[in-house]
Amino acid sequence: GHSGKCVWFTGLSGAGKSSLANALEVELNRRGYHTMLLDGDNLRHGLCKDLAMNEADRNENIRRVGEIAKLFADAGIIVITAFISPFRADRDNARELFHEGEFIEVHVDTPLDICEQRDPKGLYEKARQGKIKDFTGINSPYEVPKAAEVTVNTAEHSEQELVRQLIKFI
Ligand code: GGZ
Repeated sequence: GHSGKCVWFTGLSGAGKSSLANALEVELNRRGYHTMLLDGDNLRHGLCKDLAMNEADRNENIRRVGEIAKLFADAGIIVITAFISPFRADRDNARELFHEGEFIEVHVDTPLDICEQRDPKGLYEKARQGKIKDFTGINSPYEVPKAAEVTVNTAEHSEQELVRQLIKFI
């Protein structure tokens, strides 16, 4: 049968990955595509609940996400993943599981100061107070993608515009 794809969102906490991933999924479903959205909400509470936020555990989290994405894609499903996935090597390892053109890396390039202003869960404030260790952008690195298929700017474009931009790649 036809093979699926993986649309891999990466970006800081609060960048808008989940919101955009959800909007993309709705539009793909409207067009008749079967999709699977993987995010922290459905993985970190179950399959990955043994993992914390230090570097080694994030490596393992992203490794599992990549492998699951591959399984769904092999079943012909468009997989959408929304994880910070801060390490370039982890993202590249996930990409390696897919055929050329079937892995679309989307950098949700919202600047740290905007993510921190939004702070939808109050996590940046806690991180600044030293209450969360290894917080991405504060005391844990985010490695900016060098060759993402798409870079989206949530500060300058509406969600509908961004969804339209993404659909062209899928
Ligand atoms: C970053 C953290 C942390 C730390 C908890 N650093 O924006 P959110 O809240 O809803 O999503 C973030 C999520 C990060 O999990 P991921 O699985 O996406 O990370 S990774 O790809 O690096 O494995 C954030 C919240 O959990 N969160 N602690 N220390 N974000």
